[in-house]
Amino acid sequence: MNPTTPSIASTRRSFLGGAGVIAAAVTASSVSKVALAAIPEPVIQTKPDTMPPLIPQSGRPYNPVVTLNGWTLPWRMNQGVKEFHLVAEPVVREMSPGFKAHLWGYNGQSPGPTIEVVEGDRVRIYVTNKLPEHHAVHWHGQRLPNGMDGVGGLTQPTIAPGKTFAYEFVARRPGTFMYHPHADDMLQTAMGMMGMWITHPKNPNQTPGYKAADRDYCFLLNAYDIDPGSYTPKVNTMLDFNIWSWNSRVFPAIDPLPARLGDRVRIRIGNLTMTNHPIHLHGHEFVVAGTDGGWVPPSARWPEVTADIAPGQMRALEFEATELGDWAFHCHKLHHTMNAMGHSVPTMIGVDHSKVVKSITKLIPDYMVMGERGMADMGEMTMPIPDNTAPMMTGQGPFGAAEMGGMVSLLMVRKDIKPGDYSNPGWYKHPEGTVAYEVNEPVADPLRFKAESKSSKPLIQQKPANTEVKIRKPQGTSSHTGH
Ligand SMILES: [Cu+2]
Repeated sequence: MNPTTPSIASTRRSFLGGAGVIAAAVTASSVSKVALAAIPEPVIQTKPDTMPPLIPQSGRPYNPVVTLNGWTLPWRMNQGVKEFHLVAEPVVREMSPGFKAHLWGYNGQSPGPTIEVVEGDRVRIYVTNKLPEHHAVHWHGQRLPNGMDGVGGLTQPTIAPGKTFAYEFVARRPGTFMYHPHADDMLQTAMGMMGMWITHPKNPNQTPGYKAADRDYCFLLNAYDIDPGSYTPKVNTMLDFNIWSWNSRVFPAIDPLPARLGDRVRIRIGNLTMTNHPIHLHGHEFVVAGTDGGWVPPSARWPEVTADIAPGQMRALEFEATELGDWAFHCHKLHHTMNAMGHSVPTMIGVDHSKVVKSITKLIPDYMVMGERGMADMGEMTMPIPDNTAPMMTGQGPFGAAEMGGMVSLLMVRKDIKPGDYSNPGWYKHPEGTVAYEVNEPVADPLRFKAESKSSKPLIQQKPANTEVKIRKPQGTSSHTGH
């Protein structure tokens, strides 16, 4: 084995030290230890932080992606084969500070680590099942031998608890892929088992539709049904999920997407929820440059600001970050930009319930009624919520409460971000005179169209001079028969 090959064991240290130091961290002893092992030692990561891009130290070079609140799984080269080791296991995922979910995932996390390879790579993935039930991993979107497709019962026997299987195939097609269970699929996906797979092009300049990006982000859309105060998702929920997340994180705990002014940005998104998500970006237009099927020819793209992503789909959005500021980036199903909420709460807008509240608070001192003027009060107040959940509307911006949760992040475009710097640059400082402002002028009574009775004059009373309006009256209904 090549002594410069990154050691799986040593990469733990490199996570602490930052990107690009994997090879430097290899010691002779760790290499020889791994070289002896038939199966690479699994790398486990338990923190929910966005890890810096994993610069490849072996195999073909490529421009690595950055996984939002996630990481890329290190590999080892073994006689020309790229070897990864996934461990399917119960995990604890911090979905936001103070809110921990008991999920199933891979290598310490839900989602599991991103797998990055290069077109043409021969890949061997060891999958060890540490779940209490059987498992199989499907490599969603890949061209591969049928027996490597990972559909339990159909293309392979399932992996029993405690067992390890190997999948082996050549990554034939560049693009954005996912992996997820295909054994007890619904339950295991509802529990958080999923990950991204990126196959980088072998010849970036000769790959139709592909253009290198300065920043290449990726994440999965996922959803859970976790009752406030509980830890484990309800696995039989079909559509009425209450936690809408990106990579099992909810706003404001989803890391932002910083970009340097002028950067070419790519955002790869995969949807493993049970519904579609119209993903909307403020301040910029993008094109869908890649789909499940690969890179879209430039002539077949169109500009848009919202891309709908259906269950099972992958989309790669691309644009140039030409506008400075903090731009909201979110799902446009607005109940997906909220955290757990009581759907059965009646609408109270316009209802004066002050007298009722007085009587109830005599019995229940903490009782609070919401929504008389809308729900905006909820974003401002820090009302007591049950243990282990996320406030429905939360997040503080530089001007006050952001009143959002769930599937929201920020594209933060700045002049002075260094290439390779993915840290939060802090709130945008708006130039003088470029922020919406309060007007302290008296407001005149608005002119309104009035609802008129039948006997009064028609709504539009004036016709332009020299224009004769001719009205053709219907000639009776008989002429319409036969249409
Ligand atoms: Cu959505």
